[in-house]
Amino acid sequence: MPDYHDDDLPTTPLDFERQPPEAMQARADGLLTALSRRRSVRHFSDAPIPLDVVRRCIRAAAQAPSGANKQPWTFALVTDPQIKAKIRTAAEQEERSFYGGRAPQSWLDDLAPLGTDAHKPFLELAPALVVVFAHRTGEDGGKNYYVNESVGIACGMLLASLHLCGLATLTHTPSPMGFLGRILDRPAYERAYLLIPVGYPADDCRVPDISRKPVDEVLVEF
Ligand code: IYR
Repeated sequence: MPDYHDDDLPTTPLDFERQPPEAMQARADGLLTALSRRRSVRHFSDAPIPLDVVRRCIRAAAQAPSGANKQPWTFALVTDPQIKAKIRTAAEQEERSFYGGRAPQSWLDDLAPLGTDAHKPFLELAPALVVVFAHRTGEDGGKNYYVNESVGIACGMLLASLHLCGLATLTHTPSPMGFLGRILDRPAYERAYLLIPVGYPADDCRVPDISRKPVDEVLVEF
């Protein structure tokens, strides 16, 4: 054993394969092309999707790193039309108050390019909703660490996985989201974190004509 290993700590050899730099470059290029094509979709088809793909993507997302490996997340996969309808009704109620006065004008101005409003038909149309819950504490009240960071990473992995598997998603955050815990009967230590409609885009789906920052605005090297 090399001397950086603590003999008393259970360990397992790392499963890791070095790849030739050309293969790494090609993989990075492919990911950039593929991930550049991911867009938040608000016009969903109601066509059924292979739910096992979603379940597998959730398993992939749940491989995310987390503070002290506490894995402080629950992914609720909702396909029941009655539950989706309840979620839509409750979300639209929150959104009406958001758009109808709760949001400051500056926030509404920032949202104008997205063309969003309080109308959320996708919550019923999309064949699946994944509601991600963050665990404020453990089930036994024990401490969790870096919960927002951990759950955010898992959500990023989920969005990337679903996209790479050919499914469209939206990151939807009706605020406040307390109704999700109540509708889905989650325990008090779970806090709704993100609502992700999943499906195929509608045939005539259009998305806002917006773009991402160029690399020189997001990357600094030292
Ligand atoms: N939750 C609202 C408003 C909204 C807020 C942000 I920040 C967005 O990037 C998009 C929408 C809604 O979903 O309409």
